[in-house]
Amino acid sequence: MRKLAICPGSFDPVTNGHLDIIRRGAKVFEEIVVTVFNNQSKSPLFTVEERKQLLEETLKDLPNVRVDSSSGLLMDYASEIGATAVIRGLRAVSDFEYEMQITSMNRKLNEEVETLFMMTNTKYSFLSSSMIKEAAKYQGNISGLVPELVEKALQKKYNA
Ligand code: COD
Repeated sequence: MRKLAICPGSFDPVTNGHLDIIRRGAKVFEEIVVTVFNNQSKSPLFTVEERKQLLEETLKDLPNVRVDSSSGLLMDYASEIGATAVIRGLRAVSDFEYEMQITSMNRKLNEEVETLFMMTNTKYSFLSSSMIKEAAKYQGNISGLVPELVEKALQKKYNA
């Protein structure tokens, strides 16, 4: 069986911080599924379909990475697709508390799937989708922080 890991997230939209974690994960696992979840507590700017398309386009050079979406529980989804692990990125101590809670809950829901953490590349340690959206909304310079097609998609959203 191929060792498969999930990189789950909201990806609203994908940033270079996300991509760094996914690309590094793809060197460790035989197969990575990047899964867009509809996080109920956030009101997204991009639809799930749009978020998937942006991810697909930016990750098309990686043959062992595919993109999917789900609206259910991460751990049910992990069983469905036969994943052995979930990869999460850690930016700062502030991420730790949330990640610890969610990982403990996920372990209660499914003990078979391990959650692994990767430290962010320091150049992206401040980066989040929310900050990108705020900067883009007021025409701030976000080049180098997101792929070019994401920059264009943001301009389109905010100028519409
Ligand atoms: N550098 C490195 N990593 C980063 C960076 C960065 N600059 N920015 C984000 N990341 C990492 C995050 O730590 C995360 O690992 C991943 O990239 C995705 O980030 P986000 O912000 O797009 O995704 P989240 O945190 O909103 O995703 C939350 C989930 C969708 C995974 C969560 O809500 C979920 O599992 N939902 C399904 C329902 C469920 O099972 N809930 C849990 C049990 S109740």
